[in-house]
Amino acid sequence: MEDRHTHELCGRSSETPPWGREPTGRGPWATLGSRGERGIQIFGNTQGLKASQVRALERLYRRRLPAGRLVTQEFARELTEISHEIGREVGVLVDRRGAVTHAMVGSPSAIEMPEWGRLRAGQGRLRGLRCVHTFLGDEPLTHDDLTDLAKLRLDAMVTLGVDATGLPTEAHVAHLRPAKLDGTVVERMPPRPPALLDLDFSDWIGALEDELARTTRTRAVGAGDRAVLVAVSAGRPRHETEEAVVELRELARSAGVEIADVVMQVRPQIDPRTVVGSGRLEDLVVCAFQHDADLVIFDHDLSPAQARNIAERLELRVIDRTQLILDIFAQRARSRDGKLQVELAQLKYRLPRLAQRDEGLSRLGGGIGGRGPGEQRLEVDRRRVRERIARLERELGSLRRDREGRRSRRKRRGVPVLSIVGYTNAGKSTLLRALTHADVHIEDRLFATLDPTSRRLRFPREREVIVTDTVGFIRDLPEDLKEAFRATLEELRDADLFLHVVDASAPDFERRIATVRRVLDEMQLSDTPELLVFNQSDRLEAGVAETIAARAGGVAVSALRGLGLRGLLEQVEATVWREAVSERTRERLTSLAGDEEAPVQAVGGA
Ligand SMILES: Nc1nc2c(ncn2[C@@H]2O[C@H](COP(=O)(O)OP(=O)(O)OP(=O)(O)O)[C@@H](O)[C@H]2O)c(=O)[nH]1
Ligand SMILES: [Mg+2]
Repeated sequence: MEDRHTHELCGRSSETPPWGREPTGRGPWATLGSRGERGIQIFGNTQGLKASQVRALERLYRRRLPAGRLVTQEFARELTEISHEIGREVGVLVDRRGAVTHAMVGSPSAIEMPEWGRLRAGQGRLRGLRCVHTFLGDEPLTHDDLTDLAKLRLDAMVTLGVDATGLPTEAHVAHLRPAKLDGTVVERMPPRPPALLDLDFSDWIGALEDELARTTRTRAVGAGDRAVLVAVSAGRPRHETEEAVVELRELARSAGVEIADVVMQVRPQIDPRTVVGSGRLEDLVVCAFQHDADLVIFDHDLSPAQARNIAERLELRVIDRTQLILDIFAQRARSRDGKLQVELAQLKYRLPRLAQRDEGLSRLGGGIGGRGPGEQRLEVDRRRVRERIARLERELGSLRRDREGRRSRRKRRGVPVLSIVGYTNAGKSTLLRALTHADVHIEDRLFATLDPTSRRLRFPREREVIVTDTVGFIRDLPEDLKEAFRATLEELRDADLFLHVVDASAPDFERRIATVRRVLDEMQLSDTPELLVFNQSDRLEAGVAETIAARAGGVAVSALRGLGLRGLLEQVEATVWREAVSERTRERLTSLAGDEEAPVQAVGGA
């Protein structure tokens, strides 16, 4: 297909380069460069060059490579001679037709690519451009060369050694290929003098693109995002970071994100600008390419500035754990109350990020009270967001008053309340179903339940309680969400007893218990008595859950299999009615009456 163009007139391709006409600074010289009389731009550090040297660089745009050749001796020689004369690295970008689309000049030891803007090549595709540049240092293919190759999805990176007389020595070629089992993504060819590079470029690049496209197609159609997960130890012990990674995986899976790879970095502190440090960020570029990922998720909460720095360097979408949790909540919210609360939390999360971008623009604008169109838009956006926040808060306020009304009616009826609390995915809803046969949503996902559900549970002797299932807890619950869900968790204030459900099969169940207790403590609810329910006993060897439970003064159950429920109900009965948990409860015992509350499911005697 490219062959159609080979008979076109030689010279500069008339297409606008994909990175736009006004490249701006990626490196120290990228903003410099010169534009000669004929409007031809040389990118990079042209300062101090003689006019004749600039003209020689400009002439590079008139060179053309035959379509079948990666590079020729003649072409290489032209580059090495100029490079030798000016003592700086010189390079070009060449398209599939063999036309030079870009000429750039660097320093004696490095060369910078022009700014590419945010335009990315298609998934699994190459950009259709190769870079050919000289190197004057000792390293034929630097880390930067390989990063640029991956980040810009170049067809190939070709570097040319220069001898003492300015002639090319050997050409070093690196190119991308689909990730192999050993994880390598960059392939190097053995170095050869350019004259001996007898590769048929058209055939070679066609085959490579086919191979890339094939491996890309194996991706499930309609699947969600593919993400690379990133966790930094930041001084935490290794096992804690590993547990955080396990949880981040679970969160990603719960959000419907496909996990392409997980990167764990051990460093004493996070890098204030980029979290992982700039070297690691470059590795991430290669990693994302290798796995064809379109999203990077950080376990660490990112400040608006960090998120922007990282996204700019990676040219990928970047989110943090908080945003991931917010997204999951947004997917799950069913009730009006829940939806409003999630939207409120999302807007509160977004607002400072809008503000941040605005600041950046103000700095760029720089003028005297001058406002660019972008700034005005952001101003409007921010005002809208603030207005929406105010409206949501009003609506939620009135919903809260309704809820309070319902709660006080229930209180007057004096039915004891058991609230099921616990870490997310512990089996709280499964327990509610096992106890009351309630038809509730149960799923092996984090935050399957968002909206509280209450069901009535009848004991022998005309006794009954209300059992409430609520949203699960998680470590480091994002502040915005804590705030938003305080209303939902308000119900917990009415509880006479917490059934604290623990997944006894989780290796870090003790830490999870502590997390749940901390959240309850923050809500000043640590006075409410708690019964630890060690669930999922069927996933452990016989007797293990019972031993754990006995040691902690709780009960072992399998909500799924219906094991241990009798023991649990006996404990509940003893706590609620005999041990007189609270004065309030004792008072209520005198006035147990049936009423019209939501579907009632009685459970046979305990
Ligand atoms: N093997 C086993 N699996 C269980 C048990 N209890 C719950 N599960 C499973 O654990 C997963 C989570 O159960 P849920 O009841 O949705 O957990 P939850 O605590 O309500 O979770 P969230 O609402 O997401 O916070 C589901 O796949 C259940 O089938 C149990 O006793 N044994
Ligand atoms: Mg649930």
